Amino acid sequence: MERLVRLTRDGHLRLVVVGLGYVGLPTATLFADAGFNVVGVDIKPEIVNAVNKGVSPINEPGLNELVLRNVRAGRLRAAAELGEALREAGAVLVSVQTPVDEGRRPDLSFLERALRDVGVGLRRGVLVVVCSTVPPGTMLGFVKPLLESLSGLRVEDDFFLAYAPERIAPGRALKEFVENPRLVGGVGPKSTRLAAELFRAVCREVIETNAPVAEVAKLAENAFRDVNIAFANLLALICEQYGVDVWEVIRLANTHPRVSIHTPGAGVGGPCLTKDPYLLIHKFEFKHNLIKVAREVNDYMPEHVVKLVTQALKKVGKEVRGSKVAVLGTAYKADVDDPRESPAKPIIEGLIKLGARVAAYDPYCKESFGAERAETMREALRRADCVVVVTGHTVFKKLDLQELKELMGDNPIIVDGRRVVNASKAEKLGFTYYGIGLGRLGERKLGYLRS
Ligand code: SAJ
Repeated sequence: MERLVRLTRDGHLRLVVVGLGYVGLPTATLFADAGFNVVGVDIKPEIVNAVNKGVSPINEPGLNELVLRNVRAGRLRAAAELGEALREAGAVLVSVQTPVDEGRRPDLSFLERALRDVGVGLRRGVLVVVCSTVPPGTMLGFVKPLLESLSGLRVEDDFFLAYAPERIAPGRALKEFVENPRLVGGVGPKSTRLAAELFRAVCREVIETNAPVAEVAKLAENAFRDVNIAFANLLALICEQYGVDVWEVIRLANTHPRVSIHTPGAGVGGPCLTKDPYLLIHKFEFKHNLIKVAREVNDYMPEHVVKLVTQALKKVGKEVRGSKVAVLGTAYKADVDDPRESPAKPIIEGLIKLGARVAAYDPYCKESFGAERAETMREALRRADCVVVVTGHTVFKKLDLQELKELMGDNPIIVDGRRVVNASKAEKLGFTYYGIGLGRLGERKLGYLRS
C-alpha cells in the first residue's frame, strides 16, 4: 500500500483510462500531462486512431494541444483493447457512459462491459476508480461484487476500489477538472486514501468521503441544478400568462440576498441534467416527487417553443404548414458544439411534424436533427417567416436586426428561446417578437389586476 502511495505521488504509476469520451479523454490527457504514463482505451477505432495521431476527436478548448503534446512526449497513447495495458497498469479509471433507457431506468451495460474486461485481467495491488456517474448503491451493490467474482481477489486486501465522479462541464473541462474540488469515495479506507493520492496529482483539492455518499452527492448536484432551472422555466410560463417579463422579475428577485434564480430558456439539454435526476430517483417511490416534476417541466419547454411559433405565425395570418422556420442553434448549450439531448431536437421535430420547412444553423454543431442544414446564417434566414433562437451562442447575441429584416420574408417573426434579442428594438423594426418568459411583447395581460 505504502509503495503504491509513493508511486502515485511520484507519478510513476501506469494508468489506464477506459472510455475516451468527453470526460475520459480530458482525464487521460491531464494525468499524462502531470507525468503519468497513460493508455486510453476505447472501443471506437476512429477515436483510437485520432488520439494516436495526436488529435482530439472532441472539440474542447485546449484539449487538442494537450493531446498532441502528450502523445508526442510518449506519455499518452490509445488502444482498442484493454489486455496488454491492463497487465502493466497500477490504476484503471473507468469513464464510460451510463445513460438511461427508454423507460428512464439506468442502463449500466457500457459500465458492465468495461468492468468485465477489467475484472478478468485484474491483478493484485491495482486501484480501480469509477468516474462515470452511477445510481446510488452501484459501487457496493454491483461494481465490487462483479470485480471480486471475476478476479477472485478481495477489495481492500488484494485490490483497491473507489468512486470519483466527474464534475466537469463541456466547454470548460480542462479548467474545471483541475480547479473543481474532486470527491473521492473509496469502498474502504485504503481505497479512499490511494485514490485521493492519485487525484491530488492533478486536482487542486480532493475531498475524501466514502463511495455511497459520493454517489448521491454527484447526482444531487445535477438534480439541484435541474430543479432550479425548472423553477426558472415555470416562472417564465407564469410571467407569460401575466404579461410581465420574467427577466425583469428575476433581476429584481435576485437582489434579495438569499435568492438566486436560474435562467429560463428553450429547454434543458446535455447528457447529464437530462438523466442524472432519473438515476437519483429510479428506486425512490414518492407521490410528490419534485425532482421528477422538474424534469417534466424542463422537458416541456421545447413544446412550448413550438406553441409560441404557431401562435406567432397565426398572429401574422400564416399557417405553420409551409412556413419557413429558421432554427438558430442545435448545440445543447451556448458556445459548445455538442448536440447531445439538445432541446433543438424536439423543437425541430415538432415543427417538421406540423409541416414547417425548417432550416437549422449552428456555427459549431453539425447536427441538424432532420432539418435542412444551412452552412451560413444568411442561408438559414433567407425568406424565413420565423426565426427561433434555441441556443444562446454568443454570436447570436450580436444579431444584426436590420440585416435580419432584409433577409427574412414579409411580417418577420422572432421567437427568442434564450432572450438574446432586444425585444423593443425588434418590434420597432417591424418584427413580431415572442420571447420565453415574456410572450408577445406589448401584449399586456394585466386584466387580473382589475378583477
Ligand atoms: N440551462 C438553462 N438555464 C440555466 C442553466 C443551464 O436552461 O440557468 C441549460 C443549458 O442551456 C443546457 C442545460 O441546462 O441545455 C445544461 O447545461 P449546464 O451548463 O447546466 O450543465 P452541463 O450539462 O453542461 O454540465 C453539468 C454540470 N453540473 C452542474 O453544474 C451542477 C457539470 O458541472 C457536470 O460535470 C456535468 O453536468 C456532468 O457531467 O454531470
